[in-house]
Amino acid sequence: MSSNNLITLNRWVLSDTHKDIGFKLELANLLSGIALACKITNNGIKRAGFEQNFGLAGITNVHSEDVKKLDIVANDAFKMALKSTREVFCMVSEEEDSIIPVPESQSGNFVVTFDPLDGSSNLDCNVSVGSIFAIWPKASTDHSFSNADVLRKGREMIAAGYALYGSATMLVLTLGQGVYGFTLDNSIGEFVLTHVEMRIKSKGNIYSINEGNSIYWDKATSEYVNAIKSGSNGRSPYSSRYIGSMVSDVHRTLLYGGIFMYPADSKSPNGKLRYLYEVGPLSFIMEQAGGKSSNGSTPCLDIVPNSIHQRVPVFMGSHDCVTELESFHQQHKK
Ligand code: AHM
Ligand code: MG
Repeated sequence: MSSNNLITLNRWVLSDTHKDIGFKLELANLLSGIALACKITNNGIKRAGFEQNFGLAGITNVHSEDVKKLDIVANDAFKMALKSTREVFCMVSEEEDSIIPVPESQSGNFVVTFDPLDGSSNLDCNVSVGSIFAIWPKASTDHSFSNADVLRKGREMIAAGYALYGSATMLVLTLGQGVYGFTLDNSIGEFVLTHVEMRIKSKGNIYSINEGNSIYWDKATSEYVNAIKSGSNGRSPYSSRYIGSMVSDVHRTLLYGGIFMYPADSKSPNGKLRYLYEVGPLSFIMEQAGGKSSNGSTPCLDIVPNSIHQRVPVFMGSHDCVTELESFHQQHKK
């Protein structure tokens, strides 16, 4: 990239690219807090081998999953960086049982939901992982919050994004006006705009699903996967790619096209992935890039979760791929 085109994340948020966005200054401040948390997390991952920070922390979280040491590093980084912006009203983290309060003296006008370190089962073998976040306007009119402040449909989000800690570290973001990607330039410690108005192909030929669960799938998922593998849908057989880190699998889907799936099955009746900080924000990104995200029949952004850690089935990616998948669900409803 030429040096006369150096746009940092902060400059981009404050720029005229998005004219109708309210509270731009507050959002810029909040996003710089999120970027800081992502840089701390990135640093923690890259240094984990030197600092004996791979492996388990010896506790389990609200989902009964084993917590990794780096899950704690990332969760603490997000909480600290977000609180210190003074823009946050309350937060939800994958790693915490309940809504995280912010002291009244530090409180602001946004609700932030986040998965501080997604795909952490891939950490110890150096496979790409990520962080996911969503920003919502505060709904409550006073300082006391309740579940109603966070149990909201995805369409109420004003911004969402993810950081991908891959061969390069990226932050991919939407403020509801397209999708933009920033790459971390380690030499200056800044996220710099590298991907302008990211769009997903309307069709793709890569499918991404944990096929080890196939004996538990319902008929719609089984028949759809058979169709795209065999070419019985009239297209060349698709390739299979599955990393097991949602951020990495969705990022590849965004760039190359295709479909990412984590369906409901007889073992996990609501799928595995959680709405407020996994499915919701990545669905917002996907729709803003021209793609589609569905639970098989309903756009994921129209779902209202019942609990802060609610799981939902998800199929997201190229518009035509997701529409075709939905037709299999439709047939099995009849
Ligand atoms: P995590 O947030 O505890 O890491 O779990 C979520 C991850 C996603 O990144 C990924 O899509 C999925 O779990 C993989 O699950 P599975 O191992 O069942 O295929
Ligand atoms: Mg996760």
